[in-house]
Amino acid sequence: MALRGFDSGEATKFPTYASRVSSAWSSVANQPSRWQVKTGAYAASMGVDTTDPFYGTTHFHLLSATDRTVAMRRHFAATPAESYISFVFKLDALVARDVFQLTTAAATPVTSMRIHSDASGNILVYAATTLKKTIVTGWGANTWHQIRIHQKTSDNTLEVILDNGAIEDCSGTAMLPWYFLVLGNPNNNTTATSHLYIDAIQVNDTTGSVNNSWPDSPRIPTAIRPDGDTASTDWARSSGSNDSDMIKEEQPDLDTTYVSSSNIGDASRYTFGNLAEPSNAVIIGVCLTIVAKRADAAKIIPVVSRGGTTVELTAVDVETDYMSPIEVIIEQDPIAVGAWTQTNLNATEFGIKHASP
Ligand SMILES: [Ca+2]
Ligand SMILES: [Ca+2]
Ligand SMILES: [Ca+2]
Repeated sequence: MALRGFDSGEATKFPTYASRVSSAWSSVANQPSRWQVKTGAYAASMGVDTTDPFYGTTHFHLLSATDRTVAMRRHFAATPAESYISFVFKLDALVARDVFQLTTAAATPVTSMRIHSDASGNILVYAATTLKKTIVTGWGANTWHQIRIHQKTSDNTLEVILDNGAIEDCSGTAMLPWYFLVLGNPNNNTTATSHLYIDAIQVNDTTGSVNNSWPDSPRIPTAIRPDGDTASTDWARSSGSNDSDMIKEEQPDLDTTYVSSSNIGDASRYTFGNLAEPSNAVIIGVCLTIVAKRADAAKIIPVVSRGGTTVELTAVDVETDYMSPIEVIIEQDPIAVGAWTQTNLNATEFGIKHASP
């Protein structure tokens, strides 16, 4: 595995873009999401929004005002020793403010690196509290730009690429292992109101044979969802006449509609809608997102099936509530044993098998 994950809020569309007041990092009740939010002592807004995304249907939207904490954070996996990250962002106003940072996992997280936009739209790259470089951009408001970051803890590498520019070397200051990827302004570090939009986040590490260096120009399309049942239907639906109808909604409805199993070995597979990307699009990975909870010690085995071949992937843990969606990164097609093609992806059934712990 080299693709650690990608996110743009497409899978569950949670947390919803809304005002919240919480001075501590917290999840939003009944909104399963890997993202936590923080707003300090003021009403402010952040979350998954659908207005004018860079690509697909959703993006992250954070409204920040003078001296206000407005931020979102998530972790993708255990701390990578070396990582390459890409995202796109835009601001509706050129004001001095934080955009992005990587932090440690401590109770009071420490910043490893930070991207700050100044009032002229220039990009300031910090390693911890040290300003490493001010990159003059000429950027204006309301335009999408890509930022790519390369961080390596063992030799304190920090490199940044803006759009398709040169590699900006910001190395030499201690690079702390990061655990949280943070969007927005978690440290009251702005003096004016601005809307920040972030989309198409990709995180690579350097293991494996693919997706182990600079991301290219990632685009995360609208999530494709279950649209039909197959011959494999061991799991029981809570209501209705189709299993897939129970698990296809855009924002998970938790205990309202679902499929369930109390028997180890039960498997169900579903057909999915089709991707409709340009024919020259390269599929760097698929993320199977499952919002699930367990009543006992069960696990789930993700199942991939096409043309009479069914592959069972490594069993994954299930929590006792729905709040942390399971993300299964399927970097290559396990049936063709190689890169995904759009034709193969569109013909593939995905499913779940009830496994013992
Ligand atoms: Ca998007
Ligand atoms: Ca449901
Ligand atoms: Ca399909």
